Amino acid sequence: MNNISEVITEELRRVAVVGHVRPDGDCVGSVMGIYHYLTDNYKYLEVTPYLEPMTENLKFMVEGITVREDSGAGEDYDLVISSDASDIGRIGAGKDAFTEAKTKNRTVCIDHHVTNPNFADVNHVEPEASSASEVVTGLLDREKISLLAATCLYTGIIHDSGVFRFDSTSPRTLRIAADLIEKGVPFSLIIQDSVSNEPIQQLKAFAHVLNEGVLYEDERIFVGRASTALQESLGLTPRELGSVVMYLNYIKEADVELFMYQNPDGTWKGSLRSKSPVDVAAIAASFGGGGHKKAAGFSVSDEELEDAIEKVRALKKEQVNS
Ligand SMILES: [Mn+2]
Repeated sequence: MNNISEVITEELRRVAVVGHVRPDGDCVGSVMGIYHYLTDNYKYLEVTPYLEPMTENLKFMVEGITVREDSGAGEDYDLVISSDASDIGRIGAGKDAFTEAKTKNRTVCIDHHVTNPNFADVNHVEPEASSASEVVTGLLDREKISLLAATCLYTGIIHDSGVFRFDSTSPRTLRIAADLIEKGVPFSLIIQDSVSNEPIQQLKAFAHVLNEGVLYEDERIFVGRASTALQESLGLTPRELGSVVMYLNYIKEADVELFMYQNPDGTWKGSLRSKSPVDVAAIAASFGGGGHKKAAGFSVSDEELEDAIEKVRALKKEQVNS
C-alpha cells in the first residue's frame, strides 16, 4: 500500500480504527491520527475509534471525541483498521469488531513490529519505522493532514522514538516529523505535557523499584519488580508503570534492564530494555513475547516469576558470550 486511499473505497460507510491493549502514545497517536484524517477528508464515512483506557498524559488526543472502550461485537463495520498492534491477540478495544470483519475480508493492519505476522486482509508493516505513527503519516497526503491529525501523529512518533533518541529514528522519521511541525504542531508543549510530566506516585514507583531492585554488576543487568501489593500501596495500576522501565534504562552500570510488574490476576509482565547490542526481542520471544531489539516484553505466571528472571539473565549472558 502506498496511500491509505487505496483501501478507502466509495462504498464504505462505517469504519472502525483499533489499537493494542494498554495503549501507549504511538497507539493512541496513530489511531487518532487515522481517525482525524478519515473524518476530515472522507465526509461520507462514519469513523469510530476504539481504545482501552489510557494514561492521563495521552488523554488530550481523545478530548471531545467519542472513543469506544468495548469489543465492538456485532457492529458489522465495512472496514476495520488496526494500528500499532503486533498481533491479532494484542488488539485491545474493538477486537471483536476486527475478528468479525476479518471473516468478511474487511480488515487492514498498519504496523512497525518486525514480529507482525500480517494478520489482516491488507497489511502494511514497516519494521524499520520508528513508530506506527510514522508509518501512518507516510500513507497520507501531506496537504490533507489537519493540525489535529498532525498533533496526534507527531505525539505518537516522539513517544515511540523516545523523542528521536532510539535507533529506529531515521532521516525519514525526521522528515515526516518536520512535515507535521509545519502544520503548526505545538511540539515543545507536547513534550512538556505528555513526556516530561510524570505524576509523583509514578516517580515514587520508579524510586521503589530502583531501591529494591538488584544490579548484577558483573552481568551488567538490572532486575526490578513491582508486585500488586506495592502498586496498591502507591495507588497505581499496571497501566501507570510504563515509564518505570524507561528510567531504569538510564542506569549506566547495566546494559539490559528487566522490570517485572504484576497484573491484578497475579500474572507478571516483563518489560525489557537494552542499550547494548543485546537483542531483547529475542529474549522476550523465548517466553512467547515480542517487541523490538532494544525494547520488548513478555508475560509469565506467578509461579514462573523467579525462573523467568533466571532465564533472562542466562539468555543475556548467552548472547554476550556468543
Ligand atoms: Mn508503536
